[in-house]
Amino acid sequence: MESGYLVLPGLLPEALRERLAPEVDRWVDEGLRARSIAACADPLRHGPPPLLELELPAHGELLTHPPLLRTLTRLLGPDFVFHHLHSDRQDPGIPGKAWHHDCEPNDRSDPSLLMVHALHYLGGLDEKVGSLAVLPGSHLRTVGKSAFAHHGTGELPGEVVIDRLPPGSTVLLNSALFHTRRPAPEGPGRPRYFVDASYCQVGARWRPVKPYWRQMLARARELDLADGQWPELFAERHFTEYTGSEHARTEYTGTV
Ligand SMILES: O=C(O)CCC(=O)C(=O)O
Repeated sequence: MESGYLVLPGLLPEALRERLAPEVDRWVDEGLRARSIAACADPLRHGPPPLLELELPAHGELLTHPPLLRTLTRLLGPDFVFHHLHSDRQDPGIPGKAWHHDCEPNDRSDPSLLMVHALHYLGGLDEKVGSLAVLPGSHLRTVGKSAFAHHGTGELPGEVVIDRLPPGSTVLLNSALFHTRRPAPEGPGRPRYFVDASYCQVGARWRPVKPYWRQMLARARELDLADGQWPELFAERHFTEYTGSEHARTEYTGTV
């Protein structure tokens, strides 16, 4: 993944996709997504949501989908830890998301330790939903997440546009890779089912992005999502304490 990204068309089998979509609908329509955002944006006023994404059975399976974890093993080695999971159904006409990267710091400030985001497009990508553009090689710069935000969602020299993928496709990004979501071209559009999950190489302690991160990992262990096979995947020792909600402010505003 020298270019910083890897496209895995149709990684998710139809049976899994078909169970994921109604869970995403529930997550959005029952206000659970809004509650999880509130819990991150203002943890003193809002406790964790009554249900976590990974407690939805198909989302739990997606997190540890064996072909995904095998590919991650090739990229990260066998020892990596789950960082966080988001689930969303974006309305047609949703604005784009400006150029950014999503790499979180670790306490050794070691840029050689990798974090990877798996962007799952349950309905695929086509002209009816927004596209993803990536800037190959940009993960090699050590600059802030928003260093290219002044370009908005505009075209950058050397970019690669990913705008046609079959349902159930996944794009793996080195989390330090700059990318942008482009709005769908004019037209009727359709909802964009988007789930992203991230994973970090072990070897330092990573900054958590949700105040209830311990509870999230504990539930994943209780549910045995790792199926007894991935001892580090939900281990707390790979994280520093939660210190604030910079992530919530940026991640959920649609501007990052
Ligand atoms: O919506 C997309 O395709 C990408 C979203 C994104 O950039 C992100 O969640 O960080």
